Amino acid sequence: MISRISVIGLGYIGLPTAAVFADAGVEVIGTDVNEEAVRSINAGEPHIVEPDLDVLLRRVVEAGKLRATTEVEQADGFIVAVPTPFKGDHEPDLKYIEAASKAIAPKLKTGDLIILESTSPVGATEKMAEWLAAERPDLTFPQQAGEASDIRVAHCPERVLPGKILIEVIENSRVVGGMTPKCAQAAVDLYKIVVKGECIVTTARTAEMAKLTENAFRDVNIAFANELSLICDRLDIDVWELIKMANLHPRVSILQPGPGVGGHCIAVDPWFIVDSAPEEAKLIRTARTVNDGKPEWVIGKVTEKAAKLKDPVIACFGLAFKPDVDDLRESPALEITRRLGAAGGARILAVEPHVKALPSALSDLGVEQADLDTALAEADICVLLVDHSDFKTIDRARLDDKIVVDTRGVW
Ligand code: SAJ
Repeated sequence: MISRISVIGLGYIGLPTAAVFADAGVEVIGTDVNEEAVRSINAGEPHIVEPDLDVLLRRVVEAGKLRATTEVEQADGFIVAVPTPFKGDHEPDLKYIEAASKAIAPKLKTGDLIILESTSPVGATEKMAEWLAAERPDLTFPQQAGEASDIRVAHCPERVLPGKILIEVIENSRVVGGMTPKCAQAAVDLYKIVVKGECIVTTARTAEMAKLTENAFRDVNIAFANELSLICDRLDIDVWELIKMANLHPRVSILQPGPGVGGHCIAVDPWFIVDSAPEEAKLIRTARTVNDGKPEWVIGKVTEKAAKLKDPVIACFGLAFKPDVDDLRESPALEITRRLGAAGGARILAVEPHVKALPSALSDLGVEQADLDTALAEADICVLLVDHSDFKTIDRARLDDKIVVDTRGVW
């Protein structure tokens, strides 16, 4: 019986997950190493922007159902939602999972369940179970005792879309990979407290690969759109018109080109596949290269236009990795703006309605934060990097005397 859940890692996934379980009546303890985030959560204020999360968090904190701490506490089920970055050479870095395992281990008791939600390379769940077992020789784990183990271990990758997390965390189907069938069943029982979607049971390794596959699929398809945008530019064809027409075919569904692929998931996860099967993962690797090359191409376009002007003013519209979010992680828009600022020779304005202050990576270079009206008044070159709603609705006449580089097909 699950009456208390511990969520380790209170970021974009962990915090909404913790709040949703708390709202279903479960006692939830969230743990994070970030003391400021813990303080803010306990005050009922999210430290991240996600639609409706503020109202939900306030409700569950006031009801005493969710509490944040910096130290892991005892629970019946532990959900690990920590980052899984890669090292410089694209090798996955599991140090946060290892640290979480070491923090959970002393609190474990017979019957407990640990679920790894972090997107992970194949084999990470087994590795987590090994780290746990090394700390607790007094308990048995699935790799040692199979179905009879004291502790259950499963992988259930998060698959929610930032911006729609509170809906998708409940509605989406879940892939539940158990180290044994009993482990999977225990995880299904936990998720069924809140999840309305189907819970599909498999092995931990298949669940790990399923998540990586979904994001690699999207990356490959975005790479196709990005490559088309380069081809169309060379051939003087409007890529957005082309894609719209091609998509009228009943079996064609091309995604949208952009300034590159950002976020903490799609730009990262395919590398986990490439790292574990480098010989075979040719297409997946190429897609990463195509998408990672797009910012450079955009910078080239802007620089070419700026070179023709005296004292050019360049306004970059959007820094986030996708529309209507504040998340700047792995953002190609941020990278393009930073590199334009670093190149010198132009005044760079950055318009990002979703952040209060520019990151120091930009302000240190002299990039100035501007509101929409100032940027439209002062810029010679307007570079649309993110299709935020605020940018879509501007009066096109205000761009008539501007040089426009539109990476999103909005203007
Ligand atoms: N992008 C394009 N063109 C498109 C679609 C997206 O350039 O047509 C770009 C976006 O601008 C952004 C990047 O791709 O820079 C990724 O955005 P996204 O909306 O495709 O995905 P994420 O990173 O917000 O969330 C993805 C989702 N995975 C899939 O759709 C397969 C989500 O369901 C996952 O839970 C999430 O990754 C994750 O956490 O792994």
